[in-house]
Amino acid sequence: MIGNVELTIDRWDIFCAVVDNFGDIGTCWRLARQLVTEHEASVRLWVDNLESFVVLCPQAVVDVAAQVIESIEIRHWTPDFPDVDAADVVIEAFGCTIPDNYVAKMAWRDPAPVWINLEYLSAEAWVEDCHLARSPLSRLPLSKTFFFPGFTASTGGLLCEQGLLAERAAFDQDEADAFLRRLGVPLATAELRVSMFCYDNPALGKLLTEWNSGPSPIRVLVSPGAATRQAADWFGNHLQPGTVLTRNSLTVQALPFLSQSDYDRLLWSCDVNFVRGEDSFVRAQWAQQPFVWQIYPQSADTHLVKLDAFLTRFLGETTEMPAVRNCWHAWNGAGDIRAAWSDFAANRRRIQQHGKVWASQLDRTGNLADNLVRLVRGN
Ligand code: TRH
Repeated sequence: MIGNVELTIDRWDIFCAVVDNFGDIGTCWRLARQLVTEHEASVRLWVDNLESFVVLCPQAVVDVAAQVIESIEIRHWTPDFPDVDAADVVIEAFGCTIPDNYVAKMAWRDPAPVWINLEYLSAEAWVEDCHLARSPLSRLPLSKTFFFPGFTASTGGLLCEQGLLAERAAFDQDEADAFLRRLGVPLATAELRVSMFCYDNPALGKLLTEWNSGPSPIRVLVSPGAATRQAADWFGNHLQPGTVLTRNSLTVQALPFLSQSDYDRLLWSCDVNFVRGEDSFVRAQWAQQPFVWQIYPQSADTHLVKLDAFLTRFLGETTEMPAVRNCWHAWNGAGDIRAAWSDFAANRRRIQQHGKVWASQLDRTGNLADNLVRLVRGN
């Protein structure tokens, strides 16, 4: 337990400033739902960009100050922040800055709210030292605790809904077929099925060229945004959700943006998943299918250090699987993706086996929402 809060805490405020893309709000939305459905918390989610939220949650509307969805109060976080009481637990996601008038309200509360700074995910070793570090505010009687997601028991763990792995295990071929049929994907068993969610990436065109000239058929299910745009450029054609384009061995099918739950099922149904950022990267690990990660690019290539830190944890120091490392490096700008892909594809079964072992290892380290609740409630 942290702070002076001894009772079961039930009111949580989560603050989410959308930097770009869907990772920030995707993670906060997932956490909010877990807190409500699994921990009986009452959650208010403050988000500064409802347009991004609507993509993830189509039943939301963009032009209202407050709405309740799935028992979560969604509040539009605007610069003129309203005069509201501070919650028992305040989550400041990804280093966003909570409004001054709200912080003043936090300082008025007795006991003070538990203030958590939820950080970005990294496999780097320093994360274990910083997880749960506390930082007192000099100007007010408040302190915040840094909570780091991660891959070891000395970190906050990863978001994973209760029952997710059981659902994954029970998702058999019949369910995969039914799901794919619903997406309009034909059930050709001879095709290698690949999901593609990525940023702008010069390696994608090269990979499409490789797949187009390869000996066996491959169907690439491209997500909206950069993946669809680059695939359309490669074909010199227009792609919108539902469009299918074929050239030689390669078929590209454009998907709509799926619900988070359907996106999981897509990852479970594909032979190989290309994912990006933070949340889809985690979901690919729970999917236990071979995956290739495009990390969110940062200035001065600092993301490459994070990429290697994860690869080292995922594969171990003395890896016998250079195929994964080489393919991920090439996908992130360092190496020849065409050669790296052939090696990756050739080792697909071994990589899949490794992914299963990895997921059960991660599962044993505890999930993020449980760890957060345990920290806050002290049980
Ligand atoms: O969208 P992203 O690139 O988000 C990124 C990262 O989080 C990055 O670390 C952060 O710094 C940056 O945003 C600001 O990738 P990510 O993290 O995978 O988030 C995508 C979310 O969208 C995730 O919750 C899965 C969800 N999703 C769907 O629900 N349906 C879909 O069809 C797709 C493709 C994604």
